[in-house]
Amino acid sequence: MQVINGVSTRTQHLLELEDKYGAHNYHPLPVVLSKGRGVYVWDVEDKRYYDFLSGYSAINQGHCHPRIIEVFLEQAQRLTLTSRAFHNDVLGEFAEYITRFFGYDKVLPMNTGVEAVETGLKLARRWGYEVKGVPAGKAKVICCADNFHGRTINVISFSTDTDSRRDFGPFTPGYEIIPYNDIDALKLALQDPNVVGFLVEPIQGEAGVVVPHDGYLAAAAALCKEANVLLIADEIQTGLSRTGKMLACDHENVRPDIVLLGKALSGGTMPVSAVLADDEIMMTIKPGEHGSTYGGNPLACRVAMAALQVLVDEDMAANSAMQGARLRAGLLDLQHPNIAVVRGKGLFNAIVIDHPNKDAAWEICMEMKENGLLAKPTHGDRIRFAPPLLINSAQIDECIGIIKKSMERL
Ligand code: IF1
Repeated sequence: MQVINGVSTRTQHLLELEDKYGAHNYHPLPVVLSKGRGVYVWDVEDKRYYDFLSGYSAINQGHCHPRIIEVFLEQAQRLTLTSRAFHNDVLGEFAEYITRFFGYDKVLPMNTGVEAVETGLKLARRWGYEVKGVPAGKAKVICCADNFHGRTINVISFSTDTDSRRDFGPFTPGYEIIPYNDIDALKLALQDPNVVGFLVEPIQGEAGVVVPHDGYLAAAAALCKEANVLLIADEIQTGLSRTGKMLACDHENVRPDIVLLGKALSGGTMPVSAVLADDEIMMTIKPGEHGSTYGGNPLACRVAMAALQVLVDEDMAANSAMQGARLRAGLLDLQHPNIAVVRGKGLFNAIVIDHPNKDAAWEICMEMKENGLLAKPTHGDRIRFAPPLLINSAQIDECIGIIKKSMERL
């Protein structure tokens, strides 16, 4: 295979195709992947990498987990979609499985994470009008600065990130932004009787894995209960064993009123998301008032049950907690002058780079790519480290070595 400037002609060709015919809505690392298994991915030149992004935590179970793929292939040859115009023989089984798994009365199945967020917001508003008694059209939802909940126009209406919002207005009303990890600000905002929900990430992912102080979620839950406001936990990225517990809220024994799931709910095979809530909330949506073409399709339901069962059978939460602690300890031991912060919970981690060169984080990621580890900066100076949850100690130690070696190039 011909190699020009260190890039094979095949890689170059594929990069050019994407550039010429694909929208430029991302700026990916210049690597073209063609295979994945467990913690590893391979590029078109058959070079192997550790995947330290895990599809933004959609691949907690590891790439192409055999049990999930087996179920996928079996159902894909049997029945993939009926629409909700008719019943199918999997949705009921899935609904029972997932509601028992998480301890809620009902599930509303959707596809992408942002659709679960939109569904949670619609449920909170509908509950607010019909149960809490908020005057028509006056419902308010409290959100946090530096949030990331998806990219629909309604959801970016409460984003504080310029890149997510610029020139996409006009935006949806009914949202109030408060600082993250600030209980006093929440207490103040909850004084408004028209507030129906508080939407929060248990740990802010896109912001660079920002972990709130211990007790924040529990205090927020207590304040919401007192104010008769629904706690809506966006566990799309923090859930499903990523932070060392099945849900990040479990670290504080918090039971949100509405739980939003996505990403790893399918083990990285296809978009599957879900909203969990009890009847008082979930039954406010009547037949024909919400849905989606693929929501609750039999393929997604089978895959989701397998993806959840794998997390339990392989106790990936425990491994996430253990290996995450090992990773953070190893990163701290580097005592590298340009690593300003090491933070995270379980295998949901990030480092903050402190260096005069504003492209330092990107250059470190490019160096790690050369050394066999894939990660990507967020917000310029933060690098997220979130490998699949089946990674073992020897692999963690090898990756710390790669990060150390790559940082030395700074
Ligand atoms: C992109 C970020 C991560 C999410 C939380 C809902 C959603 C996401 C907490 C929406 C999605 C993805 C979206 C993807 C990159 C990635 C991301 F950088 F954008 F912010 F993970 F941090 N709630 N996050 O993290 O789920 O509709 O995408 O299925 O848009 O670039 P989705």
